[in-house]
Amino acid sequence: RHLSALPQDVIDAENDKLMAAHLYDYESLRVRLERSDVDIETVVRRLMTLEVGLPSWGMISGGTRFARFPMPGEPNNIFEKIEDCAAVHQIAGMTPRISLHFPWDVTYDYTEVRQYAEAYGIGFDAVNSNTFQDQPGQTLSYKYGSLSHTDRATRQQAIEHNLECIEIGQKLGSNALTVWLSDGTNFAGQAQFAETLERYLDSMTEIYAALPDDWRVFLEHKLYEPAFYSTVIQDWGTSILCAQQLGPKAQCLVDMGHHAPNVNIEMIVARLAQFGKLGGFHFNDSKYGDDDLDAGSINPFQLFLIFNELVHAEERAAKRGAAFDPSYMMDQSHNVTDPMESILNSARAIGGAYAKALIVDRAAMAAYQDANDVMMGHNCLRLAFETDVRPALAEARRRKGGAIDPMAAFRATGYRAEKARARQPRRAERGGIC
Ligand code: AOS
Ligand code: ZN
Ligand code: ZN
Ligand code: ZN
Repeated sequence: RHLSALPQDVIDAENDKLMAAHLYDYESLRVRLERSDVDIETVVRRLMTLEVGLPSWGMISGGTRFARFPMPGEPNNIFEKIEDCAAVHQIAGMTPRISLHFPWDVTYDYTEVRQYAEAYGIGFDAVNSNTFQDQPGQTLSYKYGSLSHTDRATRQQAIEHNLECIEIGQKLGSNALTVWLSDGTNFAGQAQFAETLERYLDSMTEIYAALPDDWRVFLEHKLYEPAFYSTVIQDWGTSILCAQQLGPKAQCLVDMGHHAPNVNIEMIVARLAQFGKLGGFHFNDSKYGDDDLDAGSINPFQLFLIFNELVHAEERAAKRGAAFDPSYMMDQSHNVTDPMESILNSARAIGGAYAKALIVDRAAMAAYQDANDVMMGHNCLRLAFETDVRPALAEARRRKGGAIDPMAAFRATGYRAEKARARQPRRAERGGIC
């Protein structure tokens, strides 16, 4: 038994109100899926295995380079972030881990943090290093780069920070390090592409060597920002080349907002999976760039197509007896919504995309593809995408003690209002974009 962040009786009472309607909807979906030979129980069971890590930095109101508008009752420290994470997990049933970020989450006693999280049944996802800003008292500046800096001592400082992240991660029971590198240039002629990448690889080789046996390192690419002319790890091509050179523990991480407009992200997913280099995701959504909007809020079809590739890759791996377990995390910035509500909605979108991918008639699709029946092949995806899978998702949540209607249950608990009374307000500050 774990501590509950939310009163379970309130969630149960909300579920009681919706139960009759839920059973009716569930039965209709069961019958509908049965007609296409899909067993709803199998879908629900697989949905119950879906796990997505939450970003510690996404538990507070985000911001832009212009402003941040904090909300009353948001968490002030790592403990309060864990508590919010536990509350979300209690309702959604699919967010059992928090992904910490250093030095933002630096604290004095990681054993205490771990015990606190364990009491709530929360674990630790990949730890994230930060060499994209200077910290107070830092000896050498990252203004011109970190792991790829021209100066050896600055590179060393950035390496040591990553090594420290691994050490902290071990104390917490995490098993991966995510390295997003902001290094790059704003001007042609500012640096040499080849030598810069060489220096990055040398630095990463040292970090890689410090990884415990059961750890992975995720290389997170991003085409631009904060560097606007060139970025060292700018795309999945550079990312997979580096991951291949570093070794089997190095894999690529796909943040959905880190691509040029109109790039076929699901195809990148397929490519990385085919070569065993798909490490994980930062789920979010975007309209223009690295917008970090809620997953599924702009382009839910894209999210579905990504999960379609993931399910396919999982089946391909199973045929070869190979492991396939990309690490799913959210990386969102909640500027105008309650972060917990945004995360609940995002979890619903991610779970929904997975459910829809699970009901695709893959045998029929393969036959249509072989026969070059374009329209019918396409419709295998379209029909799955157009299916309302919410009852299956609600059932998966309910069986884990979560809510049939996440938003209604969360609001019924009055959690945020209660925290607004209990927690110290944060001061308004300039927000970073991340
Ligand atoms: C930055 O754009 C990336 O998405 C990173 O994942 C970053 O480390 C994270 O947003 C926290 O700053
Ligand atoms: Zn990210
Ligand atoms: Zn971001
Ligand atoms: Zn990003």
